[in-house]
Formats: sequence, structure tokens, C-alpha cells
Amino acid sequence: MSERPARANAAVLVSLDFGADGYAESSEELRLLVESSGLQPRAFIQGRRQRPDPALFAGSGKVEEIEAAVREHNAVVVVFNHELSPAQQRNLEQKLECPVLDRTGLILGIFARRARSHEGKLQVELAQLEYASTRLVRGWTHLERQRGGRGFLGGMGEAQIEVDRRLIGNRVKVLKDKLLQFRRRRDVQRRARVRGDVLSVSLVGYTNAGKSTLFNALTRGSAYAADQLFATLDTTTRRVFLPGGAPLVVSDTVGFIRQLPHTLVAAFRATLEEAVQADLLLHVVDAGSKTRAAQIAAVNLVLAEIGADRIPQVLLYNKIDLNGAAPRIERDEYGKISGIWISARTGAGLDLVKQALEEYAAAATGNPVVHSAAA
Ligand SMILES: Nc1nc2c(ncn2[C@@H]2O[C@H](COP(=O)(O)OP(=O)(O)OP(=O)(O)O)[C@@H](O)[C@H]2O)c(=O)[nH]1
Ligand SMILES: [Mg+2]
Repeated sequence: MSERPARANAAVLVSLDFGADGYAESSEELRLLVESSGLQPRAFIQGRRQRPDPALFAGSGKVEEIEAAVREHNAVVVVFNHELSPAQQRNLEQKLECPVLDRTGLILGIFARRARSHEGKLQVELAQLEYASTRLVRGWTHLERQRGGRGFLGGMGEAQIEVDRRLIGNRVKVLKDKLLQFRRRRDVQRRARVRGDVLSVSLVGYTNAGKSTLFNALTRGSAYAADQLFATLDTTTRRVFLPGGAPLVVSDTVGFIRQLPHTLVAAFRATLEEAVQADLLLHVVDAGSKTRAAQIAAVNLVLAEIGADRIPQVLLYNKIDLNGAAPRIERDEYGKISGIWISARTGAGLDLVKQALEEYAAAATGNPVVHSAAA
């Protein structure tokens, strides 16, 4: 089968097992990430190694295998499920004669495609520039042009790759200044809300857990929900009233993922601050995920990184329609709500979520809970 048509988005995936936990799931996640980025996985090269090769990350035999797959599928990019050093990336690109993306580069590319708001775009650009400034990205722009593939890789932007480090430095400064202005404006808005004595709740969680679907169900809004990783990049905030009449602001936020690139966490700090400033976090979990515990841990890690680990949290085990579980509330030994089993899609258990919010609102404002209907 050597007569495959050239495809602008064919990708060869590489994931190597170094004996760490969660290898299978992380490899499956790579496939989802690649699909979410608009690339098509054509071949998935896997292998086992003790430790990365300093020059090429993979062993020479594995690199030959990758090279053959690139030829066979006419791939425009090779995606590694790992962090590559700038030197490894450059060596691989020379050897494979094909652009190589590492995990951080891939996630940055997805964020670049998704960013909609002015602030979101500035944040992604900042993260990309800080990432690019450590790498000789120039290496593959000519290859990209030769192959005529734009699309995904075009997301890095040739113009910004053409500029030298000094210009990158200048641009980074401009971006940081602009983002600071956004942040100040947001602070003002937030202070106005605090004065208004309104409970603020943020939906946080692993990417694709169902945050936007739940946000829409709770606010009857139309946040973009989709079966792709990082569907949401911008924080959307909406004011709603609970059945008992208490006002509340709910925010939908960007999803987290294990090994979320640090440049991104830093760049998105302003957006994520909405979560940091919340009175309560609704931590949405895909209850059916095989790596549920690892996903919860990854989210908590990022929350700690942005200083949101001390905010009270309720775990929402979502998508129970898939396993037929009944909606229910779990309480800890002090009677405080710790978890709720729901389906954002069918609406099962949403009344329990509202009930939990009423309890929190009452505790926060000192007003007793008013149940709208006598049970
Ligand atoms: N079966 C089922 N699917 C759900 C449920 N909630 C959400 N989904 C689906 O899960 C996918 C992801 O939902 P989103 O609401 O976009 O998830 P998210 O957490 O906002 O994802 P990101 O913004 O990408 O981080 C979509 O295909 C939803 O339709 C649910 O309760 N049951
Ligand atoms: Mg979303």
C-alpha cells in the first residue's frame, strides 16, 4: 500500500513506555489530543525503554520504524507523547526530515486553535513564544512549506518564528503588559461582585469531563461543549438564581490534563484566577473514566499550583447515564457534601447540585436554606 494520497494532516504518533504508571491511558490520551488538534493519527509507534536516548529520545531502531511510518503515510508531523529537549527535537527533525512535536508543543497548538477571546489569544501567544524561544523552531518552517502542509503547524505562525530572540523578548513584554490590564479589569469586576455578596462557584475538572455541559444545564446558557479535549479555553461567567432565590455566579473554565505544560499554566493564570477566587469549586469528574483517580489527582495538582487547593470542593461524578448509576449525594463524617453523582447530559442529579449550592449559599450568607418545594 504505497500509493496513499498525501494528506495535509497525517500524523505519526510515538509513545514509549518507561515503566511509569498509566502508560496505556496516557497513550490513548495522546490519540485524543492529536485528533482534537485536527491532525489524523495514521500510525502509532510504541516501545519500551529504560530511559530516553540523550540525542534522539527513542533508540535508533525505533527511529527507523518511525521514519518508515512517516514515508508510508506521507506524514506531515511526528508527535511524541513526551517532553523533548530542544536538541532532541532538532536531531529528530533532521533525521526524519519531518517536523516533530512534543507533548507541550501539541497542547500549545490545540490551545492556539481554540483561543477565541482577545485575552485567550494573548495568553496562548505568550505561552508559544516562551516555548519557542528555547527552540530552533526555524528548523521545520522550510519543511512545512516544502510539504505544503499548513493548517495545524501553521498555528505556530511563520511570522513569529522569523523574528529573532530580541524581538520575541519585546513581544513577551508587550503581551504581559496587556494581560496585566485584563487582570486589573477582572479584579475590579470581582470586587464589585464580592460587595454584592454573591456566592461564586467555578466548574473545574479534567478536560472532557463535562464542565461546559453542566454549565449549560445549570445556567441554560450555550457554552461550547464538544467531545474534544480543551473545547473550552475562555472562562465564561454567568449569574443565576437558585430555586430558593439566592443569586450565584457560575464560571466555566479551561480543562486540565496531566502534565499540563507549565508555560500554559503560567500564561493562563489570569483566566484560572477566576477559579482561584471562587467560594466553591465544583470539580467535575468523568465517573466512567478508567483513570478517574489519576485525573482527579492531576486536577488537584494544577489547583495547588495556582493556589486554589484550599477552596472548598465538591466532586461531581458525571456521566452516570453511561453506567446506569442512580443520582445521589455523598456526605463526609461532619455531614458536609463531598460528592454528587450526576448526569449533566440527562439532567439526573442536577436538583442535588442545586440543593448543595443552596446549602453553601446559606452557609456563606448566614441565611437559612429555603427549599422551594416541601418534600
Ligand atoms: N454520556 C454523557 N456524556 C456527557 C455528559 N456530560 C457531558 N458529556 C459529553 O462529554 C463531552 C465533553 O463535554 P464538555 O461539556 O465539552 O466537557 P468539558 O469538561 O467542558 O471539556 P473541555 O472544555 O474540553 O475541558 C461531550 O461530548 C458531552 O456531550 C453526561 O452526563 N453523559
Ligand atoms: Mg468545556
